Amino acid sequence: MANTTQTPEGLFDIDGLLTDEEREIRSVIRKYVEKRIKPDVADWFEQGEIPAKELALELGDLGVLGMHLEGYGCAGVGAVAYGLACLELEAGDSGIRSLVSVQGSLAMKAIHAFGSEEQKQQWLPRMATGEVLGCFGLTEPDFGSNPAGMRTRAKRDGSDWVLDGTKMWITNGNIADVAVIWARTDEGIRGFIVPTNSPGFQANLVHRKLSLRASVTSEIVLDNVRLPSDAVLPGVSSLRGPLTCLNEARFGILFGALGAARDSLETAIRYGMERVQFDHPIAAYQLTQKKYADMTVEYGKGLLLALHLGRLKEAGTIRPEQVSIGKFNSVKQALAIARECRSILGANGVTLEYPVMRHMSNLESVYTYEGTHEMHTLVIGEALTGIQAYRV
Ligand code: TGC
Ligand code: FAD
Repeated sequence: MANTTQTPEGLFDIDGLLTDEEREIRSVIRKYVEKRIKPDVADWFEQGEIPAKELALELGDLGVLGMHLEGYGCAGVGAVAYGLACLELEAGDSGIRSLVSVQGSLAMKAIHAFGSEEQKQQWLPRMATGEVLGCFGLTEPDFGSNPAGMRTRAKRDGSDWVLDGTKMWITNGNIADVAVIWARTDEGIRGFIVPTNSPGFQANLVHRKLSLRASVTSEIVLDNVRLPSDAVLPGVSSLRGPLTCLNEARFGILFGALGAARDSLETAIRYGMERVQFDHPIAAYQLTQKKYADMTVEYGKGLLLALHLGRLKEAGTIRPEQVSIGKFNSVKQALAIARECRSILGANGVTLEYPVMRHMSNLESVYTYEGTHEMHTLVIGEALTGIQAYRV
């Protein structure tokens, strides 16, 4: 047996493609995840409960909430550094990366991109520290992949706005202090900053999830919620608003999902080196090594694609369909890797003693949210043909 082993990342010499700052950020988040998330996350997952408020403050201290945004207490780091942070967080659990995505790339991004100066000053600094938690309400019970059909409505009443409708599957809905809600108005689709203690705002926990259990998911009911005129985001009045935020969050996912893949792969390699059957470690058998090789090559290719997309984003040239390519590839491959790793762990793989099946089950949600795998397939198809197959 060779006396040296390499990690999947080492095999691809990924470090040589990163700056000192990117490696440093990755290392800080990796240590946090090892110390704070990994020891407890299986229990949070099992119980379906997560100390989200506490974690938000810690993640704020670490500087990851809105870390890719400029000003207002945000670090303004590059896209690759942000992506690597998502990857490390998702190596802990997709639910932790979700917490950060929803706060930074959805709720904060909406205010940062489309809010007034007063709205930015009022909300962003406290969201960056984790003192104020946000959620993002786009999806509705009858409008998931097609948010353009939304029924939630905001009407003017004098200088006030009045909101009515239901949002579904909203991450952090029950624990958020503020919700960014997208609603139909006479002027198009607009975003509203809704304090969750507003009369008529109600969040109902989604129970019995089999995926993303270390994350709060809610239905939000808006019943005659009255808001002042300055609750509306002035910068956008079409679906371009939420879709712009989704581009940011999808970018985090195209790195993040690879974290779940890496953790699964490292676990399966460690396990295979120790688990003896027929007098040899199962890692010594060629069938197992083929699995390791196939998965590592896909993981490395995914990471190289993510880095390429990150550099395009830093150059300001990335297009939405390129983000779709990244989300499409990373989540598909991560899910396949987690499933294959589960097989290497045998029966042990179906328990929470190991992270692999937890990652696998989380990735089912990741496959569906932020645009389903099928929708990203069709966005890529549209880019190639000019035909919107999702409307045919
Ligand atoms: P369409 O008519 O093409 O465009 C409407 C307006 O939006 C603009 N636009 C975009 N802007 C920014 N980024 C993009 N990717 C954009 N795509 C389109 C477009 O220019 C237009 O602007 P304007 O100003 O001219 O009006 O829109 P459509 O209705 O045909 O969209 C089709 C499609 C498939 C792209 C869209 O419906 C879609 O992406 N569907 C998927 C829905 C989705 O991803 N939902 C996610 C909800 S949030 C979530 O899941 C959070 S999970 C929690 C976590 O992250 O942890
Ligand atoms: P549907 O749109 O009903 O799709 C069902 C199936 O039909 C899918 O396979 C889909 O790909 C396919 N399909 C739909 N239309 C077409 C078509 N034209 N052509 C081919 N196939 C099609 N939303 C938020 O707004 N905020 C959040 O914070 C949030 N958090 C979430 C957290 C979790 C854990 C989950 C699971 C979801 C979350 N979502 C959130 C919602 C998520 O974005 C939606 O579930 C997703 O957009 C898909 O919508 P849907 O579930 O209604 O499925």
